[in-house]
Amino acid sequence: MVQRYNPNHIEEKWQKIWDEEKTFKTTMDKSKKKFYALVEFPYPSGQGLHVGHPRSYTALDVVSRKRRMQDEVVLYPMGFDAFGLPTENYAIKNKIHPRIVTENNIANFTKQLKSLGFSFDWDRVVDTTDPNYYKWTQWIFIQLFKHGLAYKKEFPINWCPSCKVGLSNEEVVNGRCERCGTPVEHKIRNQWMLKITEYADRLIDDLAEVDYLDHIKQQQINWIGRSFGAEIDFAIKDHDKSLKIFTTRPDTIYGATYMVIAPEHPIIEELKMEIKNIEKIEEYKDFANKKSDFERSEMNKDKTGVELEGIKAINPISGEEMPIWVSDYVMITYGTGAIMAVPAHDERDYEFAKKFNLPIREVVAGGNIEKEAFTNTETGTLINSDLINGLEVEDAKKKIIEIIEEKGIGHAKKNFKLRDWVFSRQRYWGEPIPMVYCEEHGWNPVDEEELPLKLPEVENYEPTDDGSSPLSTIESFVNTTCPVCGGPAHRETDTMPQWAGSSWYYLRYMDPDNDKALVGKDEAEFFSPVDWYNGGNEHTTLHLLYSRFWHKFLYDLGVVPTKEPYMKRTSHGMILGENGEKMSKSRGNVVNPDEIVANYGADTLRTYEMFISEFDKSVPWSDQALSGVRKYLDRVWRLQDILVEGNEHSKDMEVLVNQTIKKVSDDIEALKFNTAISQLMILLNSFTDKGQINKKEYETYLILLNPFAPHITEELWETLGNKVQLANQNIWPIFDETKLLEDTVLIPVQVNGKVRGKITVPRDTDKDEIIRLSQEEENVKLFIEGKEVVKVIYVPGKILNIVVK
Ligand code: ANZ
Repeated sequence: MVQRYNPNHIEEKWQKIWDEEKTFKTTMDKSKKKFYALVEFPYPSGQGLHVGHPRSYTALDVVSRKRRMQDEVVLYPMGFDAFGLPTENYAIKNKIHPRIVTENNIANFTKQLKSLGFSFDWDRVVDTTDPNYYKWTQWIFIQLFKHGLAYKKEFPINWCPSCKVGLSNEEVVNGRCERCGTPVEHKIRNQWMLKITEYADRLIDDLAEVDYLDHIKQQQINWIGRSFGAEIDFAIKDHDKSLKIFTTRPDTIYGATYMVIAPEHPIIEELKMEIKNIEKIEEYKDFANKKSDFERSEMNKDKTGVELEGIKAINPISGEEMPIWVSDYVMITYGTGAIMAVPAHDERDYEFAKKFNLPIREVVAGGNIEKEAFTNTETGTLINSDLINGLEVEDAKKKIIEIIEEKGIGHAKKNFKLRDWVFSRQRYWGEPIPMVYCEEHGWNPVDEEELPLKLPEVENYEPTDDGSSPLSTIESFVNTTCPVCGGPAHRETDTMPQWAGSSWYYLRYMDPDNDKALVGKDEAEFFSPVDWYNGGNEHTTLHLLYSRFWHKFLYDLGVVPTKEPYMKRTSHGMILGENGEKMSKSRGNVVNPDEIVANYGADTLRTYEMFISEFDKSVPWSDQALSGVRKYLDRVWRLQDILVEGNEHSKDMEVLVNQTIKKVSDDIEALKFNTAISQLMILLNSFTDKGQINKKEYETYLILLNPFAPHITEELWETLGNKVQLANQNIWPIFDETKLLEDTVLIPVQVNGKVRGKITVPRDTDKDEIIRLSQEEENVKLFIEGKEVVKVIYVPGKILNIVVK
């Protein structure tokens, strides 16, 4: 009997070897195929690693380890996205410098990650808060500025009164701060903005080149929200002014029965002498101003609005006179802030028209507008529409656009929901924005030679009450000289959002120590693009959007060789608490990975996380399943008890072994880790049932299991007398196509639809021979003797059916 399986001892031993020998160090070797696997780098919080982290990290570790054994150059790096609010808040509360907090947290994360045996190249760790890293984040910002893609703007920002920080739209969920839940207010500030809108088309169109899960692609498309339509001018009656609207349905112009403008629309001010009920309108503006955009755009909320008395608009196609209303369901920030309302074919207009008794005129036949708006554009024919009667929707759109373009009162127009990216944060723990303001020369970037522009030491990181960054109180930081004239100037004191550092980190991994460029040409050429990026479902839409934007900009600059950063993007499901709820301290259902490693071993935790469910599904934690996996590894260990000599797969196991090689290889690439592991369990059962495994078979088994459970397999591999580690050998087995099927098959023989016997025959036996053999079976004979055989059906390799009378 061999000794019991003792994971802690084995795991420590191999982790030490990997560390000392730098087993997973990646070196460029242009003669080989490269594979770049990327997982979202963690925010090193004070809580340490969560059991959710290893789900993603193990998955791509499995793929990476397999690819190394297939002789590819694998880059599988890790780093820390370490700027951000929780650290800053912790620092404020506990009066510790955020740098120290970050260092401690990173040290803890590193220890935890190493204890799980991930095959990261630890020489390539990046830390977004390291000045040698953020030097390049600042450099990118300066390039954006130089190319007109960063600009300053007075902007009503979403302001969280509790975190005292400006939030991007994405950080506002249902009108509340995403982090703390406090209702968000609006505050006007002078903000740095990035012109992501300039890349909107490319951010949609280039998705055709990448392999992202469908829903991930769709989220990108929806967020950018491109729509095609027209801008049309509606004249104001007896006036030289006109109202410009944006519509995606120019075909419905004959059905427009009124106009609506946003409460903030400037025409109110311009025509206030003509508007008879201007006081009422002003009152309505105040009322609308108190609501968030979210509240205003909610579908089912009661519509409100006031008609502008004293002015009318003219439909430029039908010549009809139309009332103009102001209502907060029209946003000033989208399109032109004004619409032609077509209640028969738009739900919001329909609700509004019903409430205020405005006419509803059907112009696309096909629905029942007594009941609801008919919004289908696939079917339906234009009616009540003079010039376009009888046309289909798409043709009618084209026709109206032609007409308005001819008349010079409008044109085809593309619109986007995407807004420019608010890039300023009024906090300490972020990258300083490297810009200087001089009365005479305005905003200019810091000299590139001066980068990194380091965060100054401060006593106090608390944000100020007026909303400016803590950096604004440090005179030695604020006061500087103008890069253009050398005269007195002051620095920008806002910092960058946390999204900044994570928008390009995958590039730095390729060449982390380069002090001349953010990434060397050669390295970028060799490692780009990321072949496979896996991450969670939270925050992905924006992270992908922002990093794709920066990447495209760097591509335009010639810094990177590919249009897209990530070729393939997948995501994993969450690991929930044992009670099925999201793990959280307050719910008391958090599982600590350190304890699992101590009690069961890292190999068990890894294999368990890959085994518990389909990779993209959320799944509750299960101690029972965990100990099941541990028992499985115990059995793998005990195969030593039935080990015999042998340099080839034995005949009776050959087929199952080949099937397993094929299944495990395919399943790993398809993210079907759970079925790969079940196949390995099936194979294990066969060896135990047989009571024997030979050396060659054991070795094959260890190679296939190694990506999941790297420590136990290296240990056993060594025990079998192998001197060279599995990890870096070109050793992944190739299955033998001819050995995937058993040589013999078992054929059930039916007589009149009932199974009366079974025969075992070589797979390629022909029909006549099978019939002959079946009739030698005693029991079959019994049922056909003396009867007339009217039909014999043979499904090759499956079943024989004899029909008798
Ligand atoms: C007339 C019309 C008729 C419309 C119809 C729709 C259906 P997307 O697809 O999101 O781009 N709209 C335009 N600007 C708006 C604003 N600032 N606030 C609120 N709604 C606005 O939607 C474009 C449609 O949303 C536009 O097309 C306009 O209504 C409305 F049968 O014009 B439509």
